[in-house]
Amino acid sequence: MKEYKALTEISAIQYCENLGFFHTGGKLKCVEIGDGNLNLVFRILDESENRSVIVKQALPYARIVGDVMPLTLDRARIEADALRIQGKYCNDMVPEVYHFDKDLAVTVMEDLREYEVMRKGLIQSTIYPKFAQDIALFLARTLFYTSDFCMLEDTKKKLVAQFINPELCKITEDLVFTEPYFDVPNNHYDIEIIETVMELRQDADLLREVFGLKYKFMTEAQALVHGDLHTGSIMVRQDRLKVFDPEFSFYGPMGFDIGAIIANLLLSYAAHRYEENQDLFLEWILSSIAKLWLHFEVEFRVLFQSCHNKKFSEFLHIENDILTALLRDSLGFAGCKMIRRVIGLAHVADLDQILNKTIKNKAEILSLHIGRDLIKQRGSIQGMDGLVSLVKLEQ
Ligand code: SR1
Ligand code: MG
Repeated sequence: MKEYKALTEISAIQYCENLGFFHTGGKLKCVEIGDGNLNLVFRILDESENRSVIVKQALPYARIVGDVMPLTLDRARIEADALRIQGKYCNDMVPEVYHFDKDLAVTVMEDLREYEVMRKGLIQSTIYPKFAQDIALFLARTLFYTSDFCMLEDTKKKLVAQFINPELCKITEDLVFTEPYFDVPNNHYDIEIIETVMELRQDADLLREVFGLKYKFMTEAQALVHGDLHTGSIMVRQDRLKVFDPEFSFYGPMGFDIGAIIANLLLSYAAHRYEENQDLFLEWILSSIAKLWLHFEVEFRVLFQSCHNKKFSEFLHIENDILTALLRDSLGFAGCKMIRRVIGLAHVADLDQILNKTIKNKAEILSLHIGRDLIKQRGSIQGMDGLVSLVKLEQ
């Protein structure tokens, strides 16, 4: 067993050389490019051959706050295992894992140099025409194939055990479902929006619904979810995407991943809503949410009908009930995820980088209002058309 040590740009190069990833004698360059909240991410490039890999290492604490927040290294194992499973069902939609090292919590994986982080593209109002269709396929396949709708009972339960991820789930339980609704030191937000924050905290009906969603998150082991599927966990090009960073993976409610995508698209919508000349982009965001669900539903029904594990599909039209409940859950989780990104510890750049304070605060308040309404009205929202109308009506 090797002793854990955080890599540096120099030792990351040596690490790859020892593994024989590059031809000896090649001149290797290494840059630490991690911009997430938790890990180190190195890009190692052999310029002469124009070949590169990513070396990702979990730190024994959360990078965003430092060693006051210790964090399990086991998340690196969870991530590597999840990438392999997702790759099995969605070949080419996740980075390929070349090597995993449990002792150092290091994964060496495919570099996606020709892709960009989706959140950065959205901040520039970039439209991705294929996004909705592609992410719907990723969601339908990864969620369906790892669920009881498809897996044999014992296989699925073994996977539930393999993906027990208590520390990272606890982060979500605290940061998404609890802290935003209480006055705790982790939270931060502009004083200008305090009135809206207080309104949410005093809304007993809202708190009851959020608790119900938290309980679902904690208890419903429906499928192997990515667990943190925001637009910073997706790399995109105009014609395709790759989903990465599934260290929060665990067996949870399917709607948690779908809701994460909806939330992050709507946060981008809110961030651009008060900017000039954004009509086309705003329409694209809303139509993408509608399309996502449409494609998801079609693919999910096909998988459900063709599934070899017939114990559920024997019941006529049970998929209608499943999809209705799933849409409701997805909207509720989306709402929670919007609210946490405005009030809680970890914000999103879409809102944080808005320079005009008045516009920033209007966009934040809009996000809070949409989030609240998704949570409270999710049972009566009529499909994605209903969601689009609700969003457009918000001022
Ligand atoms: C302490 S970690 C903060 C956030 O970063 C991750 O991306 C998750 O969203 C988590 O909640
Ligand atoms: Mg992440």
